[in-house]
Amino acid sequence: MFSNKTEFKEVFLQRLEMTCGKSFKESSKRDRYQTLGNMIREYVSSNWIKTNEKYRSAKEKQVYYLSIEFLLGKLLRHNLLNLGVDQVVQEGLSELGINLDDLEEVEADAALGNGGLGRLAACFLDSLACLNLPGHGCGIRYKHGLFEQKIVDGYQVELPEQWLRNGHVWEVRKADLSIEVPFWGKVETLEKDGRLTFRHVDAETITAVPYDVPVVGYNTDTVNTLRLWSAEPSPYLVHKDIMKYKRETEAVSDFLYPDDTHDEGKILRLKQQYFLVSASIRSIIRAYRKQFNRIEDLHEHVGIHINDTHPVLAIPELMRVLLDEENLGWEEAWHITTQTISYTNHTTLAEALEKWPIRIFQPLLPRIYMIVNEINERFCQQLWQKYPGEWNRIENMAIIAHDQVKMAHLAIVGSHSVNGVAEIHTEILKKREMNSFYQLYPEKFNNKTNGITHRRWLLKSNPKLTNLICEGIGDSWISKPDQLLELEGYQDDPAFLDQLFMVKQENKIKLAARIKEQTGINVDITSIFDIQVKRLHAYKRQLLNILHIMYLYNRIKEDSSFTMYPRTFIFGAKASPGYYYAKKIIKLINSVADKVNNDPVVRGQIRVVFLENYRVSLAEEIFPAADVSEQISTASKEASGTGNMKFMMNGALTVGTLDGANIEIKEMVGDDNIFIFGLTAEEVLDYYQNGGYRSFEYYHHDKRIRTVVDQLTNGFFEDVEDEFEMISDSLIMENDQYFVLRDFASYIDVQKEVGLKYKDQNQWLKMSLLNISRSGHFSSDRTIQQYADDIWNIRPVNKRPLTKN
Ligand code: Z15
Repeated sequence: MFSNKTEFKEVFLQRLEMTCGKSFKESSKRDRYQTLGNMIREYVSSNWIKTNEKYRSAKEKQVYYLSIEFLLGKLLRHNLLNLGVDQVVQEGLSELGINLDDLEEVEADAALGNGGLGRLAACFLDSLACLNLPGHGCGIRYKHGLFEQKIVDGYQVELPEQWLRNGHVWEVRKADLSIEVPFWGKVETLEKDGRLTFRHVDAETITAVPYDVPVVGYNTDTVNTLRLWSAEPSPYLVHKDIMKYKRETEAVSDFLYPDDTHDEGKILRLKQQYFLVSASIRSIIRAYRKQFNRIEDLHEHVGIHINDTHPVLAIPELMRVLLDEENLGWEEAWHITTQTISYTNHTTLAEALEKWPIRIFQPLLPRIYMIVNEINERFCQQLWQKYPGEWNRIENMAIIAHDQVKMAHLAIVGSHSVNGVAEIHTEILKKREMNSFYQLYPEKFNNKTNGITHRRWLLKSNPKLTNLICEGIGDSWISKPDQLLELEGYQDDPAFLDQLFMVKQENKIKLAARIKEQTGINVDITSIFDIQVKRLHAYKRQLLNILHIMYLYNRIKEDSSFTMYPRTFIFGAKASPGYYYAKKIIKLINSVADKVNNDPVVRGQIRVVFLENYRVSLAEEIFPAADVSEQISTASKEASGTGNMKFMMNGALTVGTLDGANIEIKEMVGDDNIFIFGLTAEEVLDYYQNGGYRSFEYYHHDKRIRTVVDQLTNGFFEDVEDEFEMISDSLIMENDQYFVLRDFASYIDVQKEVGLKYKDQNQWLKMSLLNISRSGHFSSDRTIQQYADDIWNIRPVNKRPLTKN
């Protein structure tokens, strides 16, 4: 299509006029963005086809990563970089008077996810392609991604997200590959040749139409596929109320459920889950059937990974296909299914564990329910053999109990691998939350500590740091991120550290400009940028952070001689629309921000900024500018965290609890290069088990705590009466379930230490450099290699001579 700048310009101009029907001069930014995007997608299409052909002819095992969320963000710049044409395109455009950054602004984030889990899926797709691994994504093409957040008078307001308004240049609709997904109706049992067969009749079907998005690897010809399913009315269905049917059908892929880690139990959500699973499994089997004739070997050629329990119906759906369509017997179907499926658990929070009431499940999915029931009965029989008389144990482990289907139990029983997402998380699964399953199937449990793609979170988002690193150690770290370790040679090189300082400074200037533009607040770029960005949740303890800021405010006000290194506290967080408490915390952050930023006595030393609508593209501006990374969850609650890794990779130092992957970050960088505080997971779990925590005592005995907690309700925030009573109650009346007050003193101490350490610029820069150099371990390339080796048993296809069939 183009192989140099001149050709690029020619093709670009020609296509711009052809597709937009406008002259170059008349064309808008959007015209130009869309022309470029379409051009790049077509540019990859021959490699896309070749990759699929190669996978087929090599008869290579392929993995399908099923996820209800893929939080991709923008794709233009990411694809240009991975294709290695970023430079040519940027220069070519520039000669036409077009700024590539301006075009990128036009692109909407693909926000088909809430937070960590969805972003992890996106990072995994990138690493799979970059490692030349045959791995594809299957998800839902939500018409509306995660809501847009506006802050009005300090309150969160949600607006529907509209990423498809101007079309999506990266997708290809493949209507001919559509699949009919049945709901409702009933199951007919027939006897055929002395065997019972089952038929799902009177079903209402929905057409699943695939939209394929190419997943381009870095510096390789591999192009994998992300297949997103869209729900449309079936052309085959006769319905008595056609408008109602159309509405209800389209609702299935209309919007993403905006609750992070909270099970809502809504029927539409179950429809979404089965819609994703049935369309994906059947398109996988269809492709397999074209290539192979022995269904018995499925698990040798296909791996299906379920990202949390949301796609767990893949297990009974695959069973259904094998039993009802392929006519296998139960035992054989079960063997194939369990050998094909693997499962990642992302949380131990009880409120996030999915359970579906039978009264919702059975009528919607009658045949699937029958199969789940059979799986449960066989499983309980097996338990009975192994643990005769242990009714309690069996009741607790059953897949169906108390009129509910327990999705995590189904996932463990129906897969050959169960993994946690950080060492401590996997240990908690094994020793506590899923201990009885671990006793039964110790061989299934394993850990895969999360990772992030350094290509997006360093190469793309932080070009200045990338350049500096390349000047220092060359560019082979881009394909082998562990080689970032070589940066340690510069620890005592003042010139290099100076440049590192400059890079951070420039990134802070950019973020400061964004802050000014969005909030009108002037921030001091020489102050410490102390940042907490993540979904809002009680266990993540944004409350601890903001109460600490109130403490600093009080400290400055009461003692005119008190000084601290100036700090800018930056927050970004969306609250689930129905999560009332989380919304109160957002309001509190904004109220504190008003108070602090308008007080001439304190604003020289502290500033508070809440950046609205935190999302992937904003995150890419935030991480490069951070000095301090807030990872302050109640120990044992954050399964892994991945923001912690993004901060580290961009040279921020972590203030954190011994939770999730913070522990592994600490092990990588050593105690001197991280700021750890607070209770350990053991201590937290011990409190939960044995009691003994009285939050009131911490309130009563620590004046610093008493003052800030009282300020929540004593009129300190003039504007609103009773606004924060709920927060105060959670801390005192409800005995502070997340140990905010318990960890408060130790948080104050560690934050004070941060301020002191920052003063020694040289020391700080050394610590920062060390964090960057040790961050290669947290590349998702490492994580994906471990999944490929230990769980999926897949190999890079390009790297081996192709076998003839
Ligand atoms: C989600 O984003 C996570 C867990 C969940 O159970 C759901 Cl429903 C959504 C997060 C974890 O909270 C976080 O600790 C982890 O890093 C991330 O998944 C990816 O594993």
